[in-house]
Amino acid sequence: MHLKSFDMIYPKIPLAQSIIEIFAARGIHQIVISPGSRNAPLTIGFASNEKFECLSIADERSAAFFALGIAQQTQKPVALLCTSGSALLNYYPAFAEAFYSQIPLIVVSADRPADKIDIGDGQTIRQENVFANHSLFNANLQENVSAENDQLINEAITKAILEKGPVHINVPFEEPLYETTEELLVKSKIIPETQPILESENLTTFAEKWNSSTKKMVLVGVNFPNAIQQNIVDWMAKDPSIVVLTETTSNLHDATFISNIDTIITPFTSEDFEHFQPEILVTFGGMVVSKRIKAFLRKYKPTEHWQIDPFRAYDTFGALTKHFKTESNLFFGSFIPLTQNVESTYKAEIIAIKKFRKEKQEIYLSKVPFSDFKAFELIMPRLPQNSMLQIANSSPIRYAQLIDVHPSISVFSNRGTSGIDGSSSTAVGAAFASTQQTVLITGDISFLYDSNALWNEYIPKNFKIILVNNGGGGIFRILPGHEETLVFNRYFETSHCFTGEHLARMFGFEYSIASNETNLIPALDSFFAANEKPALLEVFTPTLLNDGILLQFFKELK
Ligand SMILES: Cc1ncc(C[n+]2csc(CCOP(=O)(O)OP(=O)(O)O)c2C)c(N)n1
Repeated sequence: MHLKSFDMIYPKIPLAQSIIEIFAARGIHQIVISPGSRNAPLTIGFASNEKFECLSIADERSAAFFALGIAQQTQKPVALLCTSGSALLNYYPAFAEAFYSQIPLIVVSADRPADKIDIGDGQTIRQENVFANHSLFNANLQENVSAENDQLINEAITKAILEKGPVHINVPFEEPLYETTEELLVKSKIIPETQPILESENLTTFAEKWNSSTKKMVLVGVNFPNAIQQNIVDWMAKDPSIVVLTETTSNLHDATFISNIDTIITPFTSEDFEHFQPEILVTFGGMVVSKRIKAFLRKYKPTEHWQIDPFRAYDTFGALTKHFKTESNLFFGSFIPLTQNVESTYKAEIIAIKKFRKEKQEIYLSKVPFSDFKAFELIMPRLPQNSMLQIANSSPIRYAQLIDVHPSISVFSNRGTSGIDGSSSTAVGAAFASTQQTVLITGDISFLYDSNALWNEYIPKNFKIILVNNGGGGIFRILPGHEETLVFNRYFETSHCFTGEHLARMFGFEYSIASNETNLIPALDSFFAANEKPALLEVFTPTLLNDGILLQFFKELK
């Protein structure tokens, strides 16, 4: 919200003017600003210029995840602006997430001039290259306007846009910081990005291997909704020799695809693994959640592993044989015409297992008491169609994988670094940027950790949080190594008796609770029916039962 109409005023410092001019010309329009004095030249400049939408968030950690949520939805860079000192370091969790999730972010930090660093000035740290390990580009600007500075600013923006990731621009400003002028004092150099020409490969030998293989597996990680063309989905669905495994965050749907990877493979014997070992594995999209599929493919390696991604190819399974450096649609567009359907029972066998496991799952869930798993079984089918689901890390993302999600619902999770430190802020940013209704499902530790996500004025009225409160980090009960000791309770589970009630009320959320099947169903109905105010539904589940119910599930799937 801008509190006054725009007078065209510029900061008096020419370097600040250059940044503003270049950002405006390069289409960087959304700036998330955290308060401070050293960044005043840019804050005043951005906020007084109608080309920018400026958003104010005080907590830099939350601000960065909020910006990440916007960029996750728009797929365009969002800029962050903060003052000098530790403010900048609080961007790091989201910066690393952006790096691994390939989301464009442009961090702009105000700094003192180089001769004021490490001489005892306040709020001063070594800011240059501070994100070097996870940054696509570091522009360490000099205090005076120069062609080199313009070049660096442009290059940072180009990297963020073309390589989809975070960049850092560090800007030294000397006092006075608040002076303004109506005069534009600089003529900045604008260097627009040029799309690189993607290499085209000769795919014939790959197609020959493909056409002579009866066991081909396609594994899809995080993927933007509708990113993959329907003809490619249909092609994968039709070929009996292709098994498609999808993560919930892949946003890719077909009745023949396996969306509940762990349910299918956890009960596998070594004979089953050998039998289903793929000859060719094709991967695209971002991170894969399932640890079990990684363990499976690391032990039973495919002969060929082809990764399709314009930038990166992780050798996740120690079997990578080819990196196709291109977009998935372009790759398949050239590849599909060279392929033919291959007779095989591979897909049919997996689909038969899927059907068998689904029946077992229904029987199992009909008899277990209320728990995390049961709560997810009730929540997932009641999510509004065409909504956006943001899922926090830890067990929520894993439970969500066990239950089908309606194909009209787009699903996102911060799987780049799997942190619990910014899921709520990301969800708020995504909700702000999207026209879809957003629902966040989170655990209690993740929610309490990132409660500052609610401390801003950008939360849409129809934003919903479902807080599954199992009294601590329930995931640690599921992981091997759990023993019911004080050490476990205090240092792993971090068990607690807090609820979300006061936070919800403080931040103006409707608050309701549920604690069993009988009250959760009507609670969900009224939760989704009212949209005048953001709402938080807290679902209490039995701490001591949840892990047993999940672990027994995998045993009863056989
Ligand atoms: C920033 C960060 N710190 C620590 C962790 C390790 N960690 C993973 S899950 C988890 C507990 C999360 O608990 P909660 O959000 O309540 O979800 P639950 O496991 O109960 O479903 C922790 C601390 C992490 N992933 N990220």
